Amino acid sequence: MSAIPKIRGLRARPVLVPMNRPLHTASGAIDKAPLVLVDVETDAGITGSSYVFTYAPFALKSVVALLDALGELIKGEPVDPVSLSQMLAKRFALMGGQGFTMIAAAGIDMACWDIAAKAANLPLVKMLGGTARPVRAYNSCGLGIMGAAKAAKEAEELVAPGFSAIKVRLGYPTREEDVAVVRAIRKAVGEHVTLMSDYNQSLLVPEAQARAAMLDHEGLYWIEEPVRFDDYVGCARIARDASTAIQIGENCWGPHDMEKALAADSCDYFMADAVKIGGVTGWLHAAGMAHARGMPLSSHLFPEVSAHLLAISPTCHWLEFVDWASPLLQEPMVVKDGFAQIPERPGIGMSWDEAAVGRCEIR
Ligand code: SMN
Ligand code: MG
Repeated sequence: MSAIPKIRGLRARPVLVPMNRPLHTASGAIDKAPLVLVDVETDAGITGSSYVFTYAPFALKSVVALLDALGELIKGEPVDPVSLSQMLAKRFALMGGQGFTMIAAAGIDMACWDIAAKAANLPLVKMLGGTARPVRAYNSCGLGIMGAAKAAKEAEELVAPGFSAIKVRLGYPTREEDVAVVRAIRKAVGEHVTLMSDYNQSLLVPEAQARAAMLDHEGLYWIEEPVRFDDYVGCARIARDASTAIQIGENCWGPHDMEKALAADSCDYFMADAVKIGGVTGWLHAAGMAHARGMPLSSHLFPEVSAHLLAISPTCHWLEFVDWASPLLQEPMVVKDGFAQIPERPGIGMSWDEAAVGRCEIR
């Protein structure tokens, strides 16, 4: 048996990647994707790569500084992602393991799983015991708050490459505007396209109940994050009354938050963010929890690693496709006929296009 590689160093680079379709949500706008690229180097000559998303450019340097410090902490350790994840969680116990600490730890976790899979010469999904099967994806690029006319046009563009599902951001000043946008999109793309919606936590419970009641007649596939992500009890009230499915979870930090959401019966569908749930290690726990409850599990952002993870999740539902990291990748994720294709390359399958990274790097 070959020796387990040991960590030699960590490189964290902040980048701002121009987005093909800027995203204006009810809780803030993003026109460049603030990402931190993580590369973990080993004594076996294998480098593991991942990226995390910091939501706002002002957070980039803090996350990089934290990753640099954690890189020193894990230097010399064997690449055992589960053990490393437990070690870091212990180190965060007094400080709090949510927010930047979780984001940084998840970046390390995903890069270490990438190393483990590369060392085994297997794509991550096979390393985890699964098959590189296509994963159903919806096109989540753009379709922000932009008014009915622009949304209808953008929706048409989003289904054109073969997607059968798209997601519209809602939370316009009035209920009538929300309904008008949904109707305009439906008219543009037809009855056969699956249409998800997302409020990005922008409502209070009574308003969310009123909007859900109106939208119940509009054929939406789900209503996402109608209220504060951690108002699980309020969300449960909305889910109980609405006939449209309620989707939450992208802001749950680790399986512990997920457990609270599930225990409160807060939603019909659950969506895990590969970073906030705790990287690959956190996802494995989340997949088991969703399985035990019969809860459909979707992904949030990070389509490259999420495709591997959804493919081994017993209650696999939908992959959220965004192309934000694509400009930085030598081989960007491929979606064919609405299905994400898992590459046969070892690991997660991401190699940086260094010239592109150089153009986007923040100094
Ligand atoms: C979302 C959240 C955060 C950043 C971008 C997009 C949105 C989604 O909630 O689910 O896509
Ligand atoms: Mg969302």
